[in-house]
Amino acid sequence: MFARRQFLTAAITLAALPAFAHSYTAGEVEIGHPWSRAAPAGRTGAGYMTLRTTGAADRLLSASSPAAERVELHTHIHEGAVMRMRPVTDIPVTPGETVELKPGGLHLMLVNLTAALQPGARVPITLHFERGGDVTVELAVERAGAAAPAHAH
Ligand SMILES: [Cu+2]
Repeated sequence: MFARRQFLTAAITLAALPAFAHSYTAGEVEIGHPWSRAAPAGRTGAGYMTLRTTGAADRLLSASSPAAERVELHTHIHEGAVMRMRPVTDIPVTPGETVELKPGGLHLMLVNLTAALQPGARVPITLHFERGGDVTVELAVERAGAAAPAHAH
C-alpha cells in the first residue's frame, strides 16, 4: 500500500514536468510558452513567447538558434492596408508589463531554416538579455497557420 502510494506520487511528478519545463527564466525575466509554426527548410520561421520581468527592466538584445542561419528581432507595422515586418534593435521588458511575441506583432524571425520545422518538434533558441544574460529555450512547433500555441492556458 505504502509502496503504491509512492509510485503514484512519482508518476504525478513526472507528468507535471513538461509544462513546468516549458517556462524559463533569464535573471529576473520569465519566458513563457515559447512556440513556433511548421515551416519548410530554407525558408523563415517565427518564434513566439511572453516576456515578463519580476524585478528590474531588461531588454532582449538578440537571439540565435542552430535551426537557422540567423535570428532577427521583428515587429509588424501597418503601412496603409499592408502589414510589413520591420527589424527592431531590441525588445524592452518593462516592469509590470507582459511583452507578447505573437503572430502579427513582435516576433523572432528564424532566417534560412537549416531544417524543416515539424509540428510537435522542439527547437532550441538562445535568447541574449542585457541584464539576465543568455538562456536557451525550446520553441514548441505547432501546425502551420496556428494563431496561438495549442498548449496555452
Ligand atoms: Cu519577421
